[in-house]
Amino acid sequence: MENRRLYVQCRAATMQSGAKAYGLIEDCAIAVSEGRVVWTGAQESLPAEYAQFTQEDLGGRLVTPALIDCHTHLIFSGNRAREFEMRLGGASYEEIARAGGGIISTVKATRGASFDDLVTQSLRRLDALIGEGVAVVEIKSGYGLTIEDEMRMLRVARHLETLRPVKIVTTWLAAHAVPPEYKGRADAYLDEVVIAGLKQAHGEGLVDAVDGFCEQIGFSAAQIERVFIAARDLGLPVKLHAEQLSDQKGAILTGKYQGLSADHLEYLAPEDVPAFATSGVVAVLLPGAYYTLNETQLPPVDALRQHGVVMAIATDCNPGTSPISSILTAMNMACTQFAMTPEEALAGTTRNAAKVLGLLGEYGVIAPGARAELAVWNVDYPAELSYWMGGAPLHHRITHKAAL
Ligand code: DI6
Ligand code: FE
Repeated sequence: MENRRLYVQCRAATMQSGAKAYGLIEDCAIAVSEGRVVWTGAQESLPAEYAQFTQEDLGGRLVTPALIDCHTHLIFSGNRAREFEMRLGGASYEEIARAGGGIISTVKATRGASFDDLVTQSLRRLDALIGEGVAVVEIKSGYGLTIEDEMRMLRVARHLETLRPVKIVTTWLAAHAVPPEYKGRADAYLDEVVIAGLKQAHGEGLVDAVDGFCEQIGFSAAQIERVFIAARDLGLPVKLHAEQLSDQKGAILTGKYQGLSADHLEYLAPEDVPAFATSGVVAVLLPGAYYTLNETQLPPVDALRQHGVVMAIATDCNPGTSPISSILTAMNMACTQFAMTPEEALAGTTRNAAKVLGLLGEYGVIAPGARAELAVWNVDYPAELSYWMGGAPLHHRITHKAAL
């Protein structure tokens, strides 16, 4: 039967919870039925009932769960290469933002682009991720900043899912910046656009989670809390850009609302880590932004690790601070810059990234019950995924999305 497959002749990094050494299974077989893994283990112990499934030989290759990019802003128009030049000339990200550049310059370009144009530009970035084994991508709004333009971004996001075999998870990030027409009236912007628009977008089924930019050049913790309350009233989970450029206590606030994740965290105070750890919020680390901004303040990775905080890694793909459409590059940077282990980096783009998106057990592991979304690699050892830069190591992706 076509919807029953048995993948054989592979080494699988199953990334199962609690497993050591990538949960590696040598001479592995993976049985799939109706788009889900039903059995995995050493091929020699395959139960007879799966031996009849249509076999596919993976040639001894390494297999991992398909990768997950749990934090992107990949829908936007244009680019900010000019600002890149300005920063190299000595201007800071905040100075450029205050002078009307930064996020607002991408807002202008994105408002001015047609729906089809946004699809075309974003699809290139999505295809780059897919070409590195990614099967699930979170995409935020945040470059529209009117109700209609924010909703349009999320409609583009939903549309992308119909064009490629990927799962797209959407996030309402209208609280990304105050647009020029609301200058000096941030609270009115929150009421009239961020919160009013959230209700509307949620009513149209466009929103899976709610995010904000808690920063001196974004919104205060008190303002973000208003957005979180609106999300809670609608039954939507929250997450936050927290402590990227300064310590606003955003990570702790996210814990108070049982958020999915607090993202960036360079300026998270080590003394706040124990309280943050008890909240169960995942730390999403974004080394691409750290790298692009030439940041020197490292996130407190050691303390996060010691307190058992679950850590994920993502590209933060955006035109300002992380012009990176490569999840493997983000993994490499997590190791070289944040001293994470290659196993933490892979967990950060599989099992732990699934947790950030509320998809724990569904994606990001090779285990019975999980969706059979897999990546087959031209490498032997899982650490190679974080080690090589470039070189297109993906052999192919296995997707059963159509079966679901
Ligand atoms: N933090 C970031 O790194 C991006 N957004 C945010 O809140 C930057 C977005 C941009 O500069 O366009
Ligand atoms: Fe971001």
